[in-house]
Amino acid sequence: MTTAESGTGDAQLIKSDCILCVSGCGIDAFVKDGKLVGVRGMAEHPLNQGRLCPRGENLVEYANAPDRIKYPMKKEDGAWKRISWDEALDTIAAKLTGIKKEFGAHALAIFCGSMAVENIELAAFTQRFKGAFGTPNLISVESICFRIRVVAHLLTFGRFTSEDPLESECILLWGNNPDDSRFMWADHMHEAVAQDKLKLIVIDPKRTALAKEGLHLQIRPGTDMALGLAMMNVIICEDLYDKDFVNECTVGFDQLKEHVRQYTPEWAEQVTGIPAPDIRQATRVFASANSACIIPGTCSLAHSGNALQAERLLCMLQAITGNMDIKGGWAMTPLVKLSDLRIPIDEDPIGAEEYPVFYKTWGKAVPYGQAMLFPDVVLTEKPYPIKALIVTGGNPVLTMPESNKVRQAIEKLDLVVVINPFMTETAEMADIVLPACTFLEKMGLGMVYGINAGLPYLLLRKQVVEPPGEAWADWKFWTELARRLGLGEYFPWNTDEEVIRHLLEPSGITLEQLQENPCGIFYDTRKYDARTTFGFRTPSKKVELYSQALKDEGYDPIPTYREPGQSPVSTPELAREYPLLLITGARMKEYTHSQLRSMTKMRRMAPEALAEIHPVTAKDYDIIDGCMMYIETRKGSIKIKARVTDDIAPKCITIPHGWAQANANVLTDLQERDPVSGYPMLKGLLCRVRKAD
Ligand SMILES: Nc1nc2c(c(=O)[nH]1)N[C@H]1C(S)=C(S)[C@@H](COP(=O)(O)OP(=O)(O)OC[C@H]3O[C@@H](n4cnc5c(=O)[nH]c(N)nc54)[C@H](O)[C@@H]3O)O[C@H]1N2
Ligand SMILES: Nc1nc2c(c(=O)[nH]1)N[C@H]1C(S)=C(S)[C@@H](COP(=O)(O)OP(=O)(O)OC[C@H]3O[C@@H](n4cnc5c(=O)[nH]c(N)nc54)[C@H](O)[C@@H]3O)O[C@H]1N2
Ligand code: SF4
Ligand SMILES: [Mo]
Repeated sequence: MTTAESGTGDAQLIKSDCILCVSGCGIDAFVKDGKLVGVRGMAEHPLNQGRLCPRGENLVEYANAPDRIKYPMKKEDGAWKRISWDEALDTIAAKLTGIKKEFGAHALAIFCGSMAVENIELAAFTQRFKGAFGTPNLISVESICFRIRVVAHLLTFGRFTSEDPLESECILLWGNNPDDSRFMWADHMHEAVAQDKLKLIVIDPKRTALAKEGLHLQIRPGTDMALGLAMMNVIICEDLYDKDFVNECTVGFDQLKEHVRQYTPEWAEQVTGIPAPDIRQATRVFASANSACIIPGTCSLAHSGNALQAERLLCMLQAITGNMDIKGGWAMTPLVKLSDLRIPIDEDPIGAEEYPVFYKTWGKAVPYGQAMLFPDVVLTEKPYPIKALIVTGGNPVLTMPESNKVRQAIEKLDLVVVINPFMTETAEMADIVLPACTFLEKMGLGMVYGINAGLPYLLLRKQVVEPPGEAWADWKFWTELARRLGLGEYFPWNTDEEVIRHLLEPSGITLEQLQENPCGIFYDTRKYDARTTFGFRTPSKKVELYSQALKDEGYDPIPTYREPGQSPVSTPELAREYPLLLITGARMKEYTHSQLRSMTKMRRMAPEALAEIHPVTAKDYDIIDGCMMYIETRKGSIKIKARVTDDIAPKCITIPHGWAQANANVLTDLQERDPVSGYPMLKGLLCRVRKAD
């Protein structure tokens, strides 16, 4: 990949990381006269090893973007008016005090976007403020992304394990397209396949670049559980499971064996559209490899309508083939221990009652409510009115399902505050917007998370440039707001450095140590011996193939095939009107969700949203490559340019999200949720298309 170093001359080099997405790649930033003038991938960083994606390569434009929010502003007669931080904070504090008095603390909701995943300080401070103020209603992208995988792992193994793909003999890429979402893993897989070191199986309705290099199972969206159960059937019927592991380390194998008898590959062929011989062949390759690793998309299965059970099924496939706690399988990465800023409160958030499995695992609660309930709670005022919303690190008007309803709910609120470096569609709806620093303008802690990449590695994210105008770090906003609400005792910090020192306290790692090691440190090693040293921390101390905990909550103890809430099979009437299947949210390497649309270089590379459609399907609707078409669901309609390609399965359409003009979430449906977790169905929705004039 090219780098953006030209003209860096005598610039100062600062080693840091990029968190424009969750990967957290190391960067060498070149700064001259206070400006970022060049950037390249940090060669010493264990994840990206000197490489960057197009967004990372374009950080100079991002850092110098002219369209930043530079000052606090309030909306007056529909126009933005600059105000001081004092006025902004006093206004917010006065309003929140009134709302709390009249409606209770729970009438304030805080929405935390994906930035909370990459940005530990942002997440920690929203959680602290939530507790100090006394509202249970922190809601976040964890209701839509990744969290449910953690729950599935905890229920099955009693701990979280992540993929260890570099040493795998066989990788099952399950609804995962790393060429667009995580380039470093894609690079590894292309290389390993070319060198004949890797057997690759790709399960995807789209023939992705990697699918072309491996065994491709082109699945009907939303039917992954049928495939998984048929694979389980083959593994058990053909004696391909790891008997020692199953005998020593699991409970419920006999029930599982009995249960999956019904799910033959021939049955799964009818459901998934994948030929039975291909299911058998892929299963044999997977189950007989010395090391095999399922790498699911971060949330493709979680968006399939059966989030929790689908993720659990993958855990079980990984376990019964003996690919736990081994090199090239799934293994444990010890997390660095950071200070816990949460302040416990007694009240449960919205969604805790409806989705107890999402909210609590083995008695331990997450600090979030289920965000998918938020619009309805606001609109119906049940179970109680919510009157105010603070949004940080996200753009829910574009990124949460059913945008029209999200908008309606936000319009109904008495106070909406958005803190963001940029003016987003959500910020446009606010009463007050506040200028946030980007990650380049404050200090932070960089980690490589357990999402497809558990490296026990920590790096000091250094401040690279000064913030523009009056932009603040998020911790400072929460601290100053808390002080105005009389909650200052909970927020004693005054500088970035104090915050980082405090966060690091329990880790045994000091700020000085990180400063002396600008390329980061490994604080531990991956644990391939966790089975013997750590065990499985479920009540049975074993891998729970049969989950009594799920049974007790009224859910299937062993994953059972259920069609998604909306599908040609479960809702044939609706399918007559909407005969095609819509996948929303395909990642584009030029953008992160709704971000970066104002970057000229990204816009040149990918100027607009494209809907991929198969030539045979396109012909049925008189659609040709490059023409505009409407995609319609029960919830709405968008106009989008067609890209005709036989890479996508017939009768499927795949579109990216995050585009204001062709907003995928106008089409999605908050009513379609996983019954166990409340995760929304964003893949496999019923839709129809027609040519636009
Ligand atoms: N460039 C870029 N990278 C990103 C992000 C970004 O916005 N931009 N976002 C980051 C975040 S937060 C996330 S969650 C990850 C997501 O990253 P990925 O998990 O890779 O996500 P997707 O691109 O949504 O989906 C991957 C594949 O799943 C397939 N798929 C869709 N529906 C189904 C289905 O029902 N079954 C199966 N088996 N496959 C299906 C799609 O065709 C696609 O090829 O990306 C991260 N990386
Ligand atoms: N239809 C459909 N919708 C989806 C998905 C899908 O697959 N299909 N995927 C979902 C997934 S997996 C995810 S994770 C979500 C992501 O949803 P969001 O998190 O809402 O997405 P972003 O557009 O990345 O919003 C992040 C915002 O944080 C701002 N920001 C950046 N740095 C900072 C900072 O330091 N402080 C503050 N305060 N703000 C900052 C950015 O400018 C940006 O506006 O989208 C979800 N939406
Ligand atoms: S993949 Fe790209 S955007 Fe994401 S952290 Fe790495 S360089 Fe930044
Ligand atoms: Mo995500």
